[in-house]
Amino acid sequence: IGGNGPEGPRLDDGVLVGRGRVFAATSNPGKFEEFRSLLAGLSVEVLSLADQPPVVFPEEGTEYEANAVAKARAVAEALGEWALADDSGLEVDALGGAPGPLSARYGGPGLDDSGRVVRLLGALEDFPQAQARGARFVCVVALVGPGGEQAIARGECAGRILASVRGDEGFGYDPVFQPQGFEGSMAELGPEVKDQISHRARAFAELAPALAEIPVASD
Ligand code: ITT
Repeated sequence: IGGNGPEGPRLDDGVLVGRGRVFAATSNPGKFEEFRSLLAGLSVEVLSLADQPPVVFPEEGTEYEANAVAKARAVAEALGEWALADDSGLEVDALGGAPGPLSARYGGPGLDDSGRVVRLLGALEDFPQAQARGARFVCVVALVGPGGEQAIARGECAGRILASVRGDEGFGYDPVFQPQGFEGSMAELGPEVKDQISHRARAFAELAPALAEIPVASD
């Protein structure tokens, strides 16, 4: 204890004070940035897996909750630490709710974010009416502790799919997603607005009490 810099844990009148820490169980840099900004106001430090031994993640299935828990559990068990995972996706009305939990794999393994966006716009070409282009982002976050502790929260953000890409902030489907009540795409609105209204922001707000319970790290 001590010598950890101003934000590290310290003994204050015999009581351990400071910040708990949680590892972000994600390989998606866009998500990681949002984890950090969304949790900036809490007394918990969000760490990446970059300097950790590689973690083997289970194959993802078709349920947000099971996927999120599996990712967090893999990291919590491998590192003996608290871990936070997010499983999310875009549900499009005209596609019967697809791609949903399969959003990261939409269009097959050869595509990147912009390839998947092009593919989505192509699939919606026959659905020009705003109503058919209704959509929502869904996010389920799972917090798993080293002793098997577990908390889960879900958030949604309603909107519609635009006719073409707009803006260059955010990641994934943000350039073609217009949140309800806003004029621009999520990629035009930028991180400050996104962090107020997003599916991830809502899920994290619900998870905040559990995150606040993470004990102060002692090493
Ligand atoms: P990890 O599993 O390593 O966290 P991933 O990108 O594979 O990363 P998911 O399986 O949860 O994560 O896939 C979610 C996909 O849904 C993601 O790749 C995006 O394409 C999309 N998505 C989720 N949240 C989004 C957001 O806030 N903005 C835009 N697209 C988003």
